[in-house]
Amino acid sequence: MDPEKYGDVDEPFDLCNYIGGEFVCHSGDKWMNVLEPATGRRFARVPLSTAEDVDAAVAVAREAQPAWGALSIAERAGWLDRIADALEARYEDIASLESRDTGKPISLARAVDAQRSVTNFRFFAGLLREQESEIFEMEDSTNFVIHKPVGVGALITPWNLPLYLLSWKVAPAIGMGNCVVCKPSELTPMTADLLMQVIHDVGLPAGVVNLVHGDGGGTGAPLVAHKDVDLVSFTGGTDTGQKVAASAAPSFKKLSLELGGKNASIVFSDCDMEATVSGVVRAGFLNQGQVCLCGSRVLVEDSIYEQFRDRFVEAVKSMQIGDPSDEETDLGALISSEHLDKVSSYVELAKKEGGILLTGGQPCLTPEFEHGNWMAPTVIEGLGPDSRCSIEEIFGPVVTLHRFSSEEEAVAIANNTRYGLAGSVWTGDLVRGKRISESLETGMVWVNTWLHRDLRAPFGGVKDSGVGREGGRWSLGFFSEAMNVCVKHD
Ligand code: TXE
Repeated sequence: MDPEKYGDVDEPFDLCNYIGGEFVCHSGDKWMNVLEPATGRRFARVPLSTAEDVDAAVAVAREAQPAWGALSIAERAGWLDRIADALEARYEDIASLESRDTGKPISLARAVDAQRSVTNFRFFAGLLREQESEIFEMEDSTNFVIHKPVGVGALITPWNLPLYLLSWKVAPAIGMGNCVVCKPSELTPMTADLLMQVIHDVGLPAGVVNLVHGDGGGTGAPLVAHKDVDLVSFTGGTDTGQKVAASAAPSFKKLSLELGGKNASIVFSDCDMEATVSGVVRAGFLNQGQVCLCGSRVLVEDSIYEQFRDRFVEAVKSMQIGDPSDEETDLGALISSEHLDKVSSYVELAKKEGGILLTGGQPCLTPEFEHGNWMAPTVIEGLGPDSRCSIEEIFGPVVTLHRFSSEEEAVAIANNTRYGLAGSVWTGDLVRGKRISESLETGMVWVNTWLHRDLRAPFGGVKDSGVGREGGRWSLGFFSEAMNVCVKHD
């Protein structure tokens, strides 16, 4: 944390946009308070930028793009490495800001958010350098595949993994020669501001990366609809994704949507019980269950249901919830009071739907954090596979348990949702693990692990979980236009 820069709670720090290599005030006079989820206290104000600010950012991105796109891959990879080095030097700042801004435990902010943000830049720098030219020979001709920049990209990110997800988009986008306008979540703008400081400090050419703060309707919507934006990479809720897709469609913008999930963890009787309990708890409750990949439905084979349930509930009860800045904390606060209300309403709904609360449910308040957004990790059993709590995305620390008696039944329950992002299978039989994985209607499945990411692998979902893939060469493909040049031989 940089106390001078971000001030204290009584004197909130006012954030600025970053446009054309300068930190600039927004054109309107509207602001939103940035609240600490753990305490409800205000510690910064985020500008609610207008369409005019969006116009300014898109214009400088457009202006900067030809020169940036003309640099060699090696030169752009060099810039990504310089950003990675500078971010790494602010590792502790990233972790503490992210923990304070999102309410997540500091240990998680270090191990996941800070670490991955640095790695994303470094990884894409390496991948760019490894790119090999694609050439297809014909009898009388040679086809050269050329990857050109798309142009100006709008990068819109949510509140659950703020810098992690922003860096996942910025690095490949600028690496492929695009210039970008970032629109981070208005709920968690702090580390996006830090990234702009880093980008400024390393001297990245002006206009390559720009940022406009603001909410969805006033800032995000005009950015997506902007006539000079060529591509949109969006991570957020499925309902917002529908609006983004509708707005981008008339001008045929390139579009990547990473949306919600309702993922199943499928537990077979031949699993390694200890490793499975701890893996499934982690999948259910990491970041207070606010990760689109979280396994919020746990399907357990009949013969071990009671044994697994008891050990699972015991492990959930032993998680330490509280002060996000405490190294020992496992679970922090939910992002906002509105989100807490939404998650709590699902717990009430579960009771009406016949669910039995095994643990959690009540917001657990401590005097120090009484104005924060707290909820104890919650486990519910007895819900039918068609109940709303079993098929809708709750996006909080709420896991439902279900029984199954055959592979077919497990797959049918897992697929019984509009979402299709991820899943995990826990079994001693790896052939079965692979077989079940292939039957799941999702973009990603883990066997005997969860959120184990190789950044070269594709990331994305099917059904209402999104459109397109990012990750590794899929990101490089999305953030570029492949052009074929066919040359006839003499
Ligand atoms: O996300 P939004 P919210 C899910 C989760 C959560 C729900 C809503 O279920 O309860 O989505 O969360 C910007 N045009 N996920 O409301 O609204 C917005 O400002 C352009 C899953 O916070 O989708 C923010 O920057 N942009 C998700 C970003 O979109 C718009 C993570 C995401 O906000 C816009 C977060 C518009 N019309 C929530 N409206 C995941 N996949 O991990 C909003 N935005």
